Amino acid sequence: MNDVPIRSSGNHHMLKRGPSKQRITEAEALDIQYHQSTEDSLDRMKNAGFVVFKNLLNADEVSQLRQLSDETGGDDEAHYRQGHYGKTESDPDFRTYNKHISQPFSQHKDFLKIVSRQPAINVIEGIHGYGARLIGGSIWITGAGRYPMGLHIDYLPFALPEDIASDPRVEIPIMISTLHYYLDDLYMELGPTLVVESSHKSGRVPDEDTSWNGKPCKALVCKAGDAMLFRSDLWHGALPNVSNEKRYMLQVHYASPYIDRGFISPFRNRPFPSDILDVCDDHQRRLLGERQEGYPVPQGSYVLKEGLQQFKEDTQWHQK
Ligand SMILES: O=C(O)CCC(=O)C(=O)O
Repeated sequence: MNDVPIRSSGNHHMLKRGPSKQRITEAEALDIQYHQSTEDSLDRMKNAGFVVFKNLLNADEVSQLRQLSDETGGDDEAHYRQGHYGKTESDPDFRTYNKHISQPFSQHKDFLKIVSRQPAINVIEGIHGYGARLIGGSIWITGAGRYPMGLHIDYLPFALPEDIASDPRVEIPIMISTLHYYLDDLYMELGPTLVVESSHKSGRVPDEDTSWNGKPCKALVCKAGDAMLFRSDLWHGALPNVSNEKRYMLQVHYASPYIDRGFISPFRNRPFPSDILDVCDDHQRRLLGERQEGYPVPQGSYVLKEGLQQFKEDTQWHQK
């Protein structure tokens, strides 16, 4: 049994701690098993903690979204930071490009096209319940010299002793998940994302760990257009960018509706240009928090999975 407190003192709902100081600079490539069916992927989200989708974007979409990412965020010079992995301060190039723009969905209508992509959205709605919400996201371009990103979690709903968290009878709901769209063919030097399979079952945040329960962290070396969905309590990070290229990624964050506080919702008076909202389809509007006739007020728990299934069959959810 570990000695992690059930609740942190400062925040009663969430345990979030910055990335581990342990810098991981190399890892083996993950043996990717791509999404096959919703049921299988729901199972993987429960057990492995992540699932990878092949070609969620086609090549044209990848290049268009790369271009849009380049065009968003103003002056490029503003996105350089001091520091360059593997260089010393005396080096004249001791700086790194890091463009991280949050909430791109209200910046251009084409970013919204990626939030309701099948088959990923079926899995997302399967884990968060009907009424799953879009709660944020980002454009993230990481340049040469990006430092390794230590293993961390994004959101840990409950810290638990490891023997309880990993007991198969215990199923911690997935409150928040993230879909990473990769806009490059990833290779080791470009700094792929790292994941530790099943590490959400540790019940805690990673400390100096590089593995959990005999499973080492692995690098997601996938292709442009592929995407990974992972639960927020999975240990993840990234290798350093030791190439000469920039790495392009889009992040989309989803949550169960009872977690969402209308973070980005135009239906909760968050700023959102009306011309972008006007081109959203009904599904995207629901993800943004609109209540629509014929859809129940979401209860938002995966505990309702059976209910959700019945509801989807009754309403032909995705055909609507
Ligand atoms: O850059 C990556 O691949 C990892 C990003 C990440 O870990 C995060 O945003 O929490």
